[in-house]
Amino acid sequence: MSPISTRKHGDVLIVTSNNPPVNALSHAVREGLVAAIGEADSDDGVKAVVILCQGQTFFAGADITEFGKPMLLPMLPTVVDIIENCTKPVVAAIHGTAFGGGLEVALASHYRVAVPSAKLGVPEVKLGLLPGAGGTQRLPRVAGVQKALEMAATGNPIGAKEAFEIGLVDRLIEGDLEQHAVAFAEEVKDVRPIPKSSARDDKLAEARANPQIFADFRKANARKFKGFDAPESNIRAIEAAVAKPYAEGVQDERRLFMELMTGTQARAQQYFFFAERKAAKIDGLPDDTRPRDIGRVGVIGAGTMGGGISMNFLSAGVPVTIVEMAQEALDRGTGVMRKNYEASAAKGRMSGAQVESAMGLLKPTLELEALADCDLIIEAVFENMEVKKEIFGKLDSIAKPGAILASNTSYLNIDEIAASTSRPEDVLGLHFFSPANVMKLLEVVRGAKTAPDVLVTAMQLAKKIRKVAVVAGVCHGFIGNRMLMPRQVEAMKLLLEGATPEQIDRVHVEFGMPMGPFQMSDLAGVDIGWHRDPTRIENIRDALAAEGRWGQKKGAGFYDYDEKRTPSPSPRVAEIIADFRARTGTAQHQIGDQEIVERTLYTMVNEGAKILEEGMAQRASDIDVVWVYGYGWPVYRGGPMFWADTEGLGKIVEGLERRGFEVAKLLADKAAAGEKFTR
Ligand code: 3H9
Repeated sequence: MSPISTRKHGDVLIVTSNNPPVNALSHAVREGLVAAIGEADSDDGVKAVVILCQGQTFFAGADITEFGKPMLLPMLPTVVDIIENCTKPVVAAIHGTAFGGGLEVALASHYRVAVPSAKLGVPEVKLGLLPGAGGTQRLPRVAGVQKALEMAATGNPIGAKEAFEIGLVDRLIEGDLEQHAVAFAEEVKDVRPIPKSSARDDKLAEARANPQIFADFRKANARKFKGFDAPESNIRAIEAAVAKPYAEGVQDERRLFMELMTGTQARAQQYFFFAERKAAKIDGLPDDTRPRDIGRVGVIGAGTMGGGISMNFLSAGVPVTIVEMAQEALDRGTGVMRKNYEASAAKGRMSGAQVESAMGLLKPTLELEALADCDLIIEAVFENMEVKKEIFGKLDSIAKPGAILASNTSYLNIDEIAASTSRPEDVLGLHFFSPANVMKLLEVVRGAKTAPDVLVTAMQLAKKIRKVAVVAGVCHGFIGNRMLMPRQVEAMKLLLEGATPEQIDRVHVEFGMPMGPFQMSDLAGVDIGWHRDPTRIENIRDALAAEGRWGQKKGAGFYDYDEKRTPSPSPRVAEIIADFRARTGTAQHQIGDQEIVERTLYTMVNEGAKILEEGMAQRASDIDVVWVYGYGWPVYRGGPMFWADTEGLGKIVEGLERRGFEVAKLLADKAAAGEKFTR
């Protein structure tokens, strides 16, 4: 049965799509739409058409699962042209998300009406693409060039109200969408000529008079777009809309679309779209597992982590009890939270009332006993097993039955922590990344005894606080930090063997990471995890820490910093490195960029393979999600495991062996069998 059905209401043909979950424009939908327009054209009793969708949303775009497979006709560009050339006025009635191809269908329709909660956008750029069904040509004609640039090159949608203000939506509908859309169609059914987006020119005039708009847009967004292919292609396609007649602009759009579609970045970004959604699924849990109710959250520790963690819940409307040991620390912590909220308000990201309502949900206290009414308690004190065990022992007697007890540890053994309670089934790790109110990643650490409903609750809660959760097993550093370790070890060895911090960081930044290992160390604090004995100098890091070179916060670390925190290579660090080279008698050699890639990135892939082999990650794509959201791995390279696949596992194995590393069995086996991690 076709997902597209038609029925007449008076002389209006109502075309309805029913293709759950998001009404993607799959082959059957495209066929159905063409047939429906054909019906409208050939039936003299039809004077206008309304296109709408059942379920949660208007068409959310092309069907991404069809990408990479042979395209079945009719293709979307043909479908939208058929809609635009319909001899009866077509009204798109929008609710939910008119995204990508969905918005292109709406743009080809002659009128658009929408409910106020609807969102309209062209997120193709996030899949490494551009709107390839006329969107880059029609959107600037309807919404204006500046808005089209913003929407297409960033992929961020706009709300229906804004769309109405800029003329992208013709009417906002309060009440029943279908009923009002039909009434609208009745109003416009006799209007001639039928307005076609592709024939419009008025909104291009401004950019035609001022082509500088494109250079300005590129300049303003250069940092955001760095490394990505798709934003530039989106800009070029819109430039073509301004510079050329519609028919030629569409050809440019098609060519640019195909170039992107056949490239590695689009493959990586589309892979990542599904990777992110897969990460939310936990294998092997009983189907009927129900989450526990979380009405109030407790957080132990009002430091940077505890404060950031609390803000996530407060922002989502969940009350938080926050505990500290001393009044001063408590006041400082809650003060920082307020300051952070106020900074968001100053940037217009929230209102003053929202700041007050979030802070109003916070209950600061010095009493651990105050956590007795919490449904989830997250411990966020410093990394010391004995301290954590003591806290969990106390929590065991304070927390109510069924409360979930979580540790925010980034390395320590959750099973050992759980064993200090009488209810290990209620214990798990919730590893937030700093700054916890900003970073999207949450590692959910599954202990040996963690109950299924505790895990399900954590995953659901993560969604509520807008985090992307990935399940990890109990091992030192879980997924993310465990893979960071071989990278750190090799980076330090490379320094001794002749590389500089600048060179190693540059290779990582050129690869697409937001920063290299030493820049990251300076940002996080060189002193983190340091033994704090300035007389014990066993490595370069100890030497830096002993001299107070603790990173950006001290104006000196692996780099020197000026007042504006601009880094410059440090002669003192060069001396320290030279001193260690002499002390350790390390032989030096010319280190090329490829050696740095092999020793710091291939080794991460190797560790990822071990993590998979040991079952510490459910799937290779989960590792990629951790690295993209937790450490800024460039999404256009998919993540370390996807990247390894694109490099070729044989090449990775060869590189590791040549450099004397022991290759993980899973990696060696997959390479030998010609297999990949991610497909
Ligand atoms: C395009 O249109 C190209 C054209 O310009 C040119 C063509 C020539 N296709 O996200 P959710 C699945 S490119 C197939 O969890 P939410 C998704 O995998 C497209 N499947 O729900 C998931 O499956 P599962 C441009 C899709 O409510 C389920 O639907 N459009 C698609 O949080 C639920 O998804 C986009 O990029 C799709 N297009 O968010 C929009 N979309 O349950 C991409 C979703 O098996 N989609 N699925 O895991 C979204 O942004 C969000 O899904 C949306 C709903 C906001 C719509």
